[in-house]
Amino acid sequence: MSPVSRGFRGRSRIPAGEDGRVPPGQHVTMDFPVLSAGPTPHTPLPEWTFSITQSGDTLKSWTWQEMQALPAQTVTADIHCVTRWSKLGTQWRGVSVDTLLDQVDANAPYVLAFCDGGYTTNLPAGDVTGGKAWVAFGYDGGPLEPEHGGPARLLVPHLYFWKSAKWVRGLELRDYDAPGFWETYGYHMYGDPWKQQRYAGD
Ligand SMILES: Nc1nc2c(c(=O)[nH]1)N[C@H]1C(S)=C(S)[C@@H](COP(=O)(O)O)O[C@H]1N2
Ligand SMILES: [Mo]
Repeated sequence: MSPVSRGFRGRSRIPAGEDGRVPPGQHVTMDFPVLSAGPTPHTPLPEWTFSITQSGDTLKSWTWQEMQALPAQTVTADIHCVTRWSKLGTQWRGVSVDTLLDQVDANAPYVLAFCDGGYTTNLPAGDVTGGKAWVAFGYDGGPLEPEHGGPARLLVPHLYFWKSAKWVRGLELRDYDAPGFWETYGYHMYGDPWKQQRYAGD
């Protein structure tokens, strides 16, 4: 170990080149931990749809085939779990949420992502538009594994990873913000990792 001071911030815990890239209170992992509040659902692709809903109406719905026919992007992103691991440079393939919402003639200030298995999470609409969120079905050059949300999950890398809903089946457009699954249990309504918005009141 170098006798030279590492500095009061303990930067030695962050590998070279990663300083400034890891939010406060996080450590970098090479693993890809699985965090699921329940069992992994296995919806057959012929039954899979992704829907945009509002006030109980389905405004638009895509089958798996239709989703695959949309223009997809390869996305490289750092992800940050509220349980304090961050994983740098993860590579995903998916359809931008912009592409989906562009096909819907509706607007709302908030969305609630809903999933197979019943998980939900709430986001401001502005955090899933403008090139900030994807419906991801590929990871690291292959299909997204079921434990990690396959066939498709939401990817919103600029917020804590609980907002990246696995097994996502749609977005409900909402006029007001209402807590999703973890938010009901005290997680922060927004979840900015750079502000350590882990729990309500942070
Ligand atoms: N449907 C669903 N999505 C979910 C979860 C879940 O339990 N169910 N867990 C969330 C949490 S807390 C995290 S940290 C990430 C974990 O994703 P991973 O298992 O691919 O690492 O998924 C998020 N999305
Ligand atoms: Mo998490």
